[in-house]
Amino acid sequence: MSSKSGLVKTSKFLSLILRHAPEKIGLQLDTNGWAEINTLIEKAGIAGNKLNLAVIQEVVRTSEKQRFAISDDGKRIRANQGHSINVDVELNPATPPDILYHGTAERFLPSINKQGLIPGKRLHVHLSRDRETAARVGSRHGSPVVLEINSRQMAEGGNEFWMSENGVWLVKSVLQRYFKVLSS
Ligand code: HQG
Repeated sequence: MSSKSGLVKTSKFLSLILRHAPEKIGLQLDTNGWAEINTLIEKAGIAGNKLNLAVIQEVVRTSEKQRFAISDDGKRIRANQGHSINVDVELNPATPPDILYHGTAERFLPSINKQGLIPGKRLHVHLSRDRETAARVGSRHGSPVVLEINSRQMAEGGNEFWMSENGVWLVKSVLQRYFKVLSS
């Protein structure tokens, strides 16, 4: 068993490599975002990040957000969502609940009110099922505010929704007319 802080560190490293920058260790993901676990371990080791199969499996198993998936044959790993690099993780289109939430930082509001919600560096805008989760996501960026998203109207208006393997709702963008800022 690895220590909690060791697991968090490995999880952050895997997020960086599998969502954003595989080239940092000279790794290639396939079009669906998968990496060979053996190659990942080998290249991470050369780059000075010691990994082994047991630690990787423990991170995948214990991630409370289920950030990663291991393929059925046990040989490959990928991040379930959150990518900035263009991979197709075969997201499932799904009908959203009537209301979803997005947590952000107060200082982004002027820009969000002007442009709507945009994915920034990632492939999608991330939406949460409940207000508490959204507030937590927002607090990563500063003083948090939560937007209530009228997801039913968005879906009726032809916007596609996907649900990632780990239950995060994803959209391409959110126009101003579909959200309101909740008072805290
Ligand atoms: C904001 C974590 C200015 C947006 C979480 C957000 C999540 C705008 C920031 C996942 C904007 C992007 C994603 C606009 C959006 N003007 N700012 N027009 N539109 N923004 O980190 O949603 O722990 O890329 O509100 O739990 O914070 O990594 O996205 O504040 O599910 O697994 O631009 O990351 O999951 O920030 O977080 P991010 P996010 P993990």
